[in-house]
Amino acid sequence: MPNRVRRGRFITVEGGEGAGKSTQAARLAETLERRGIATLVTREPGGTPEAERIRALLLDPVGAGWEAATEVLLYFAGRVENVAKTVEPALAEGRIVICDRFADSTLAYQGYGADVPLAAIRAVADAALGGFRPDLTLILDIDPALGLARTRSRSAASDRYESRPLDYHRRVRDGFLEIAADAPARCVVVDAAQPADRVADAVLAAVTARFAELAGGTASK
Ligand code: T5A
Repeated sequence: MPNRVRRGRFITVEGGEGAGKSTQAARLAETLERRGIATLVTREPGGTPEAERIRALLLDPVGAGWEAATEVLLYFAGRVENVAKTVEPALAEGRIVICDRFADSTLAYQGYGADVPLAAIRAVADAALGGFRPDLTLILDIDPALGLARTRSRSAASDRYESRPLDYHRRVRDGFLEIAADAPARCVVVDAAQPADRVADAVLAAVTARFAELAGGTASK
């Protein structure tokens, strides 16, 4: 593991399918950059060439696909790469790192959604990341039926998670809300059913409420 010198801030964006995570991660980065604040957007699964290979394994598996416990290990394998090679170096430079999904997605999808014991996922997280956590997590909350309708209007093809039953996505949503309730100092729940501009306002309000230095445009790098 690289050293844990952290000067920037690590913000994760979480939520179910079609909640608008990618849209809001990009918009937040643009707003902060306009204020002269150096940012970096990354995503999971992915974030490095190596982890993008793991993403392809996860999202386009052969045969019947992975056991949920195998998925946990693959997601954390990619996460170790993303944290070590992309996130931590950018934090050490003082950047605001915005990550589209992170460890809470594994708890929500593989834990609450697919019944891998939460304690087992937390043990893997501790072993893989050694206590590395986001400074702020924005949980974009949306009724799964609405989120899935958004992804379907974008593309007719569904990936292997999108095509799961609505009940699965409801468990994932409830999981994210429980994660937020368990960690109120780290997590902020944002109503993601609103128009994108309103969500962006709420996201920025949550970020500047947590990090006052980002409100006025003080350059972090
Ligand atoms: N996964 C991931 C796990 O199971 N465990 C894990 O540990 C991790 C890290 C990743 C999959 O991997 C699973 C979960 C996922 O299923 P992905 O391709 O990265 O797959 O897909 P998602 O992260 O789910 O991203 P999506 O593309 O589905 O949704 P986003 O990023 O939430 O939404 P976005 O911004 O792309 O927007 C979707 C559509 O909605 C519109 C956009 O224009 C776009 O068309 N939109 C809005 N429309 C109306 N109002 C708004 N407020 C809108 N915001 C966006």
